[in-house]
Amino acid sequence: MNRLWHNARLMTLEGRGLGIVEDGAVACEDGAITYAGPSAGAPKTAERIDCQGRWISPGLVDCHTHLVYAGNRAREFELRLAGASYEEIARSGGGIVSTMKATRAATEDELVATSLPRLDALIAEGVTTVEIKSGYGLSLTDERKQLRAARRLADLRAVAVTTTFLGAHALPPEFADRDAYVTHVCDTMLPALAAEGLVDAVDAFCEGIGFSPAQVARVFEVARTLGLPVKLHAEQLSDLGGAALAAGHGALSADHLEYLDEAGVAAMAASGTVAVLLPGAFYFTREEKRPPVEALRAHGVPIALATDCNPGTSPLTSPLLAMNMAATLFRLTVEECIAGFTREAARALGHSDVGTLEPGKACDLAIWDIGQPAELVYRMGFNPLHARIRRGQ
Ligand code: DI6
Ligand code: FE
Repeated sequence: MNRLWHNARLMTLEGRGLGIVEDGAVACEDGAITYAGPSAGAPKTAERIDCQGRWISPGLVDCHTHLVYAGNRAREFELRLAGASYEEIARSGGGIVSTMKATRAATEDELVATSLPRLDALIAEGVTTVEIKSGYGLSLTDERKQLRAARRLADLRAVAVTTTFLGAHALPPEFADRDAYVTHVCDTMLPALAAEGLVDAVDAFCEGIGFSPAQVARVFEVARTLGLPVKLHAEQLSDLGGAALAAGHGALSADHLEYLDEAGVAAMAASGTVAVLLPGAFYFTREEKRPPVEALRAHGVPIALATDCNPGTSPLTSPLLAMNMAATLFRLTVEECIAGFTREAARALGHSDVGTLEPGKACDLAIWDIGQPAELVYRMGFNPLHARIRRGQ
């Protein structure tokens, strides 16, 4: 199917900036972009769609979510409003383990059904590629169920889903010892799930309340032998040197990074590891330490953004609001926010086929009813998406 979207303004995201083309057009053949540039040079194609001056960006990429889970933590939220601390909540059976219990109790069908509205909320704001992590099953059977549910979402909606195994997210109650659980992750869970084709990448939670750098390194070693890329939840609550560890393993990304130091930034720069900032979690947990944005810029570390959609620390399903938070709370520029949900998010997933409007890339487009790119970042709780195109459809 040949198509041409014309009379549009483009954010191609080609190169470094937004790649603005004022009088632009995008042509597509068999789901791939064949042309993106000035109208004057556009091919003559049978089916022409008049965009009436609207803006076209690449379809958005949400490169860090935990959107497949059951239950919710609204009650825990209320307890926190009443003054309870995370630790108190965790000790009384709340936190990640409460979501684990609900996720274990759900069938695969139920997980799909309960997660679909969250995916639909992302899609409604122009998302065409989404990463989904496991990490609420914490057993072979239940991590498999979560990853299979994530894969099935891609059959139910016109969206690309990339799955990440996050077995080393929290200690399940049947294990008394973190090292013993990591052994189970390394020897049993990860090899089995990878063999079943359920794992596109491997992640871990490197934190005092999560797993130590030495434990994370064991998981990364297994990922390497399986040929799987790695990424890491690092420096969210404290500085354990997780980002540098991830960089040393050639990680695609290190995520959160509020407590990242200069040495960690330099290590990420040297390995080309993307910094994924998650303003929703920063906001929701009322964190006060900002990620080192100036140092990331100074070292040329690519910056991506994501919703971190999860029930405990970022119950957020709006990439546009995440962009606004990144600008307001982290002082990211409009260009950085939009690149963070397109070009740089694709880079954080190792996907070279999406994230910009260039010949040869997938024809995933978001068409916006806006007068200027800054409107995507500036508004709060308003969705100007006019249309979403996935693989040219
Ligand atoms: N960091 C987070 O912010 C989430 N997981 C993680 O590794 C929290 C997940 C939860 O509380 O359910
Ligand atoms: Fe996360």
